[in-house]
Amino acid sequence: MADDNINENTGSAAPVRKEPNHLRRAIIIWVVLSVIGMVAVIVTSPFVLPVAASGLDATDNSTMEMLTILSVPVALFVFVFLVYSLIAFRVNGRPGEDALVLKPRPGLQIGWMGITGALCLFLLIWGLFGFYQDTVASATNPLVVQVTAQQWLWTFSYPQYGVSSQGQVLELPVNRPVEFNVTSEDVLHGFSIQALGIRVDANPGEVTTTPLVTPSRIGSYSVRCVELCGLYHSYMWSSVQVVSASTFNSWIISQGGHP
Ligand SMILES: [Cu+2]
Repeated sequence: MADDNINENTGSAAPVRKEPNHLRRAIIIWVVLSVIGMVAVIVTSPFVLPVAASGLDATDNSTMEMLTILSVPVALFVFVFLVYSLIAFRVNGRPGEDALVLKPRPGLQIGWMGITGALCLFLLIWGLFGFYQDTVASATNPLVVQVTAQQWLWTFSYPQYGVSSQGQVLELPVNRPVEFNVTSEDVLHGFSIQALGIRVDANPGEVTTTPLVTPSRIGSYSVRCVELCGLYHSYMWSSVQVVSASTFNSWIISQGGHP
């Protein structure tokens, strides 16, 4: 053991530089940064994520938040170990010294694969649970809205009330489930109301029915086309007014409908 510390040129004992426990150091840095990062995501996400105006969109937001929280330690694991290795195991700055020989650590590899695998499985179950909640929703008397896209405007009609509002706003009563039947007159468009968590293709010659969505907040939100559909695609937007049931009924009457 003592022979290892003898300087080959002088034959005298050289000061032994004690190698720190790199793995422990890197893990401590990773854990500390991960905790800071995850707390930062939890604290800032209410300000960053758009306002949810339906349960469907609240599910989207919580899924987005959970994905971001879990991706923080995964991303930091890669970055911290990369940067740590670049600094700690540099040979350039220490002439005459060989780089450390890295020993394989099967435990570390198995642990890494196990943890990331478990995270993926958790997210899959989380996603399936949210998807199940969204698709099994049912209601006895949902509001049906026919959505027709054409270059470059939206037409919303209410077959239950005999009302059509071409190129106008979409009016929805709060707390009543809505089902959108979406189609297109010409090319492929995309019907999206981000605040309600609705996003579906508008296919020509085909009607796509969205899962039931219940607007939960009175307010004004936007409808956008999210599929490039021609020259004025970027102008193809409208707005949704989520109003009280009585305001909705008055609006139906003002449009010549029968509530
Ligand atoms: Cu478009």
